[in-house]
Amino acid sequence: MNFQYWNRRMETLPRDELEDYQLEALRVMVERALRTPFYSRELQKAGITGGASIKSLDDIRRIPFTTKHELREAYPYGMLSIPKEDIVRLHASSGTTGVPTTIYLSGEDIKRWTSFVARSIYATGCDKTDVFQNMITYGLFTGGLGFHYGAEEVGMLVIPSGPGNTAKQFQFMKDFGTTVLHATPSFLLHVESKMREEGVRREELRLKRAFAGAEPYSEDTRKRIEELLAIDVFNSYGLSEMNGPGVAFECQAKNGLHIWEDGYIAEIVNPDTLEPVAEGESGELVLTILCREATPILRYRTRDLTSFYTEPCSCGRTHRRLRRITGRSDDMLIINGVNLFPSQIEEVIMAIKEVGNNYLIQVEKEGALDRLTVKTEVGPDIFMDDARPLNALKEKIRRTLQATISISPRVELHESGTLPVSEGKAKRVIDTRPKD
Ligand code: ADP
Ligand code: K
Ligand code: ZN
Repeated sequence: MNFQYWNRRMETLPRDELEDYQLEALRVMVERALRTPFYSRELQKAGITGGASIKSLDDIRRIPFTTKHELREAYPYGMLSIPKEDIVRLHASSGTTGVPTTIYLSGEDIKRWTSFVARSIYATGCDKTDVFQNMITYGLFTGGLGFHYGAEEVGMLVIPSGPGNTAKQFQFMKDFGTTVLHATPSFLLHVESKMREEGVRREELRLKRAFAGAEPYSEDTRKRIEELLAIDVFNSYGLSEMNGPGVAFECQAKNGLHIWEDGYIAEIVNPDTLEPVAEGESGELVLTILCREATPILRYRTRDLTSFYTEPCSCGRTHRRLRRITGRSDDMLIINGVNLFPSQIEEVIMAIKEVGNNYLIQVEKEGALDRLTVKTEVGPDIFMDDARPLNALKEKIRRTLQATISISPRVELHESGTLPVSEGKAKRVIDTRPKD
């Protein structure tokens, strides 16, 4: 494969030089953080009085963790380290798990962020000849503008379509010869269903690639999108606290997400003990941003569960790779005492080819017990008025889930295109159990 690099020197920097760079950048970040009301308090408590307090990269462990809760408490300006008049933009997280949090960017911050997104996009094999349809939400959410700027930097023609209105999306794809899409994986699946419904033929389009992120998805979901749309799908990971997209991205090897270590320091810790996990083991990703002056955030507990690959990537980049995020430590469901991540259910059902492109997980109380219902759409070749194959499919889904997650769910089948679709992150879990 012909690998291409946006910034060859930084992307292939030898590990020791990369780590020297990180140490220098971390010291600068500590200085910046000490200028914020929040960290001046927290770092002083930990005995960190300046960048010089950090003698080695291991000293990062002297810095206390930062949580989402603390970011909310520091709202609006507790994390700001530059004069207000030097901020040129703000973004907020989409609030999947509660009240949004805000981050601020200076003009330089936007340039740096843009270069990481451009690097990510270029690493997938795109260049200025591509036409990029950005089908993700614009606005406070970082995915829209973040990708928009990065793709322009690469020189692609950017169609800022946003999500929604698939008829219009298809029109754009045809009229402008779109080659690259960006959306949530659930929206890409929705687009594919709509394509069939509206009789758009794949051959009329020039699609080659898609970037899919903002929510967890399984390898089978990736394969399904790739096969249905006949494109390559690249996993894109980011979060607003760390700017947004451009934190970690798959290269042409499509085998794990390179985390850009000249922009971020990544640690993986056991979410209970907060101690680092052994090499290659799974745990919670903790990130420190090195590439932003306005809102320095140190050792942020992302809640996202992942692990590092231990072997280097065939592309020659020295930045480590993360495995697909399997979920958040806080989206674990406990069903009659059994711990379960929604991603485990997705992994099972998306591997069954008769299952359609959308699904929902419902949990409710039934007497003293928890009751799990899995609702899935059926594929286009299955007719809803033919009971025998439907019952067989239901039984197949139930049995496979029982065998993998040790819970026997109720299974409901729905006609293709009838389960709710959200334009942003998919809401897959409806949990109506009373909270105590
Ligand atoms: P929030 O969802 O907390 O409102 P963001 O909009 O910044 O905030 O979303 C960031 C979160 O989205 C990440 O912490 C992660 O949980 C999820 N996410 C983003 N990209 C991916 C991905 N490629 N795979 C899995 N999860 C992802
Ligand atoms: K162009
Ligand atoms: Zn690679």
